[in-house]
Amino acid sequence: DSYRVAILGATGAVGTELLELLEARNFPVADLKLLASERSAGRTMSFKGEDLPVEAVGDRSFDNVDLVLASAGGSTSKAWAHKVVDAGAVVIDNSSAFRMNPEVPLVVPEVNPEAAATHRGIIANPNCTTILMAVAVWPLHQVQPVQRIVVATYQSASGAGARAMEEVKTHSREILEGESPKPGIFPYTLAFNLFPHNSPMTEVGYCEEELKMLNETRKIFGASELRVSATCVRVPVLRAHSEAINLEFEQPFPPAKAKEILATAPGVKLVEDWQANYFPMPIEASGRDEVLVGRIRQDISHPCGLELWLSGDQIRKGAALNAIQIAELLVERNWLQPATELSYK
Ligand code: A2P
Ligand code: 11C
Repeated sequence: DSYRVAILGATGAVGTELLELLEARNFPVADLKLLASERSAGRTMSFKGEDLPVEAVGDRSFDNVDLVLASAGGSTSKAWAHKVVDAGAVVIDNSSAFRMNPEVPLVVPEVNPEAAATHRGIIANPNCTTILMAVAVWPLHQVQPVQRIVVATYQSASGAGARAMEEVKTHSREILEGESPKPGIFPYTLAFNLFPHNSPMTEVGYCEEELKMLNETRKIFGASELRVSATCVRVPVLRAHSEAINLEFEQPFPPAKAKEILATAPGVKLVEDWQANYFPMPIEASGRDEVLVGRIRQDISHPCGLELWLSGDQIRKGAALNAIQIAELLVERNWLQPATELSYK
């Protein structure tokens, strides 16, 4: 079987990667439609050696489509997802629009593939920092449930889109030439700088990105009591996020055991050479599928604490790759059926 696929947000950082991964992973594509805003109508993008036109999304865009991979932001997803479902297609949505809806599965294939079976036309792809953390922590959580996570993130520009990546490059050049860059996409200059994550602040003193790490991890793990405190920081890195993760268990979790588990965990590559002080780095995680995990050590401040460090490609496993893996899962398990009940409308 092969499927009629549309990418909504095809021209963006994630959309471009979706296109590349569909080709590289040989997803069974019968027909491919590239959708973006009116700004991009008339552009072409290459797929399997063919130049395909980019179309402005419109009311008829989802006719004769089986699967939509959406990465055009929350408001675009909110505007179009139900129309996709009405047209009889399934949407894998990379935005935060539907993630916490109890009727929408939130899926990391290495963690909770079964959740995808319950979809009613919309499946949500989690936030990038959440996906990377989930891939690394889940295998440990299976052996001994984690009680509390304290995490600090070092997030790349790519999380804010292709234009934000360009802004970091331009601002870096301007600073090196002695000019003062003007903030554009980001509220402050990221080049040669860092700042707490630019998502909206909430009344509890955590920004939305930080609360996503709490709420989404609980939902993906099916662990409603899990405590997560995140501090999310934007750093001048192009496309890979890093995270310093402290895990607290009920009993001590020996680091040697954690390493043994993570050495064979799906989607993880253990990277550590203690002599060389060599651990996961965003530059090495960029363009790779696996989440690089290392620097696994006993928490010196708590007998039941374990520390780990990771870097993972934000655009790949943090977004496009996870979405394609969900699509592959739907195909393999025969779960790519149109919605039957649309009770979440
Ligand atoms: P466009 O390039 O036409 O603006 P990124 O996350 O890298 O910024 O990419 C966002 C993606 O979402 C782009 O493909 C962008 O298209 C698309 N997009 C943004 N707003 C809309 C919209 N209102 N309707 C359709 N696509 C949109
Ligand atoms: C970032 N994680 O790095 C964000 C971007 O909920 O999908 C994606 C926000 C989201 O800025």
